[in-house]
Amino acid sequence: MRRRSFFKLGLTAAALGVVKPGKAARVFEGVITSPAETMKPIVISTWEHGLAANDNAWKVLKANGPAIDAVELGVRTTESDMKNRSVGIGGRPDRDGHVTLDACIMDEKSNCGAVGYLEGIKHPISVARKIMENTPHIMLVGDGAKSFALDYGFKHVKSPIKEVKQEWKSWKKENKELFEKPVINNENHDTIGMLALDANGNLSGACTTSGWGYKLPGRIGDSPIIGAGLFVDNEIGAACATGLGEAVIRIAGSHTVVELMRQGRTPQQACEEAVARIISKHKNMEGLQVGFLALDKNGDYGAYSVFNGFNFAVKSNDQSELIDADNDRNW
Ligand code: SD4
Repeated sequence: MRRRSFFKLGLTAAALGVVKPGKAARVFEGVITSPAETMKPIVISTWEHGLAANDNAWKVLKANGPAIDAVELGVRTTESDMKNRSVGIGGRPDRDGHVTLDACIMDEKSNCGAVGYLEGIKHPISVARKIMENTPHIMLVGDGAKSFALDYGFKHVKSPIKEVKQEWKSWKKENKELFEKPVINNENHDTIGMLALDANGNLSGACTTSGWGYKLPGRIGDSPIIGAGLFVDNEIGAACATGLGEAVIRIAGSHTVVELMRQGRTPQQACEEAVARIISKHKNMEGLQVGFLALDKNGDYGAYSVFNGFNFAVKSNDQSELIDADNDRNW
């Protein structure tokens, strides 16, 4: 998907036999140019909070900074937002009242870092980046991740915050039957996944979440798993996921989207096919929301979700908006 007006112009040009729709060349202010000239830098991210996150990422991108810095700075915006109940310290806890955070980051050289089940650290995405840059490992979880973060100067912060603790206490009272078997619902979908293409044509991505609200203790979702919640291949494109992590992991979601782009699908087609694959693997689709977001090397992007309600934010030189993703079915 790209801005509708772009698409229309592209189709007109295609009808004239000038370019193929959905392919590399674009029409910009009436002139056919290479996408490199028109669509980079660009940053896209999941959900409405992506608008504020993109604004911060854009500060890096418009100064010709690297995509990896842009995505880290961008998603830190959401991690800092104490009103967000699905990302960072302000997020919902697990069944037992612990806010456990998952995040990962990946750059244009396929360097990556991830943290899972991290408690009491405000910016898990920056811990993930430190793991990427300062260790031979990719993923640290739980207490090990926490002590690594403290060693690297991250400060302990208290969680859950007061309002969230109150909500969790009421949830516990009202949902005794769900205690062993958590359900996912629309409210719990707010993970931020961000993909950026910088002025030098390099791609990076970041994904950060407090995970599925009231999850079983110890549960890690797709968001910190490279290939599931996020994947970047600088030759092809990048993808990220939001929604029910278990369903995303089952099809190695973000990696699948990137591989489909490698096989020639547009970002939009790749997201649609990954959603179709999820649907084909699940008999019961009740409440099973998943959304994918993809960005290719040319700055073309796409998004698709199982159910309606998924939206994403886009920022580039000529665009700053929230877009409703297309979806397979309605709630
Ligand atoms: C998870 N995928 O932990 C995350 C939740 C999410 O938007 O994306 N919410 O399963």
